[in-house]
Amino acid sequence: MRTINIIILSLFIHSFSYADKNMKIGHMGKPEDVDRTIVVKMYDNYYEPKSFNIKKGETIKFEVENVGELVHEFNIANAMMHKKHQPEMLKMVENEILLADSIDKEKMKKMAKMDKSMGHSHSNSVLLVPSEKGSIIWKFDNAVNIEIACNVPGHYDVGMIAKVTLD
Ligand SMILES: [Cu+2]
Repeated sequence: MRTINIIILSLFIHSFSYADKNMKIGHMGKPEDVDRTIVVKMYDNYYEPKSFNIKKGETIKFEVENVGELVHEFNIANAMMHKKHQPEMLKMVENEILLADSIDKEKMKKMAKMDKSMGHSHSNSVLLVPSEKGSIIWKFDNAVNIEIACNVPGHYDVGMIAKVTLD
């Protein structure tokens, strides 16, 4: 029993220290601070451009368009956060909120009242159906190990990830 407690405790400490490091992804930016606009196209299952070169502290407006035939996400985070986000997306699929090529927004609203994670409103991501456009303004202060990725079930695994170089 004692060993189990120690294991559980160390798992806790582990995930807490991860959480700390992992939140360094920057912050939502203000329209008046935008340094550059980058146009991004989402295909099945990749981004164009495939990688981004960003200066530390820069505020970028990403204008994202889904030109694919499936629902895609443009999510600014890091590998650990994507891993945490993926079960939420899976839950959206299981509840038939997130379909292959559409989103049931009415159902999403209803579910969000019961379970916040089903609302899918994060300032660091946009979830778009085919032909839909969206944008994010992101300030890359204190950002390290950023990955822009799609957490629609299966897409991350087949490599729908864009590398971000910060210098
Ligand atoms: Cu995708």
